[in-house]
Amino acid sequence: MNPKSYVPALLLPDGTLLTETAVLLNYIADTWPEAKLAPPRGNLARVRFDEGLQFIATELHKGFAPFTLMPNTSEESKRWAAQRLAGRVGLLAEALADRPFLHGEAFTVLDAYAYFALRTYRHLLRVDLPGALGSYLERLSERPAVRATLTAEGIA
Ligand SMILES: N[C@@H](CCC(=O)N[C@@H](CS)C(=O)NCC(=O)O)C(=O)O
Repeated sequence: MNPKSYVPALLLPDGTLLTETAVLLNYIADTWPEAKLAPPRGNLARVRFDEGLQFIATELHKGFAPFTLMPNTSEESKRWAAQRLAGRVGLLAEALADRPFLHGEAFTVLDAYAYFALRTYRHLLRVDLPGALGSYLERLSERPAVRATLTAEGIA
């Protein structure tokens, strides 16, 4: 479906195909503003929010490649990649601090992307999450929509 040959992709009813996770998440948030899944556009809060989405996309999500797509990665390269990822995850823990969600008091698509990234990180590297990220991930796991999605995808 995606001419770029990777996931995710979102096919709209009119045939438009959207790709790139951060773009899809922004599209969803902007199409259903009543769900309040992102701050309104046109101010610095939204710019900071986009900064968070791009951080997860480029500093975490793409950083998983040595543990997934690259079968011949040396142990030294894996150690280097793991160290960098740990630093990035540490920055996310600092950003969350003691707040319930990454953008503050309410769930947003930034948390949806962080859920995927942190769950994948913990699974691939078999490490504990620093700071409050562990309990944050557990709380996100309990959300009915997250549970329904995991069930639908057949993920335990
Ligand atoms: N730039 C894309 C990257 C998405 C991505 O890395 N997807 C992974 C799965 S989580 C994938 O399909 N990888 C296969 C590949 O890159 O060949 C995005 O931000 O959505």
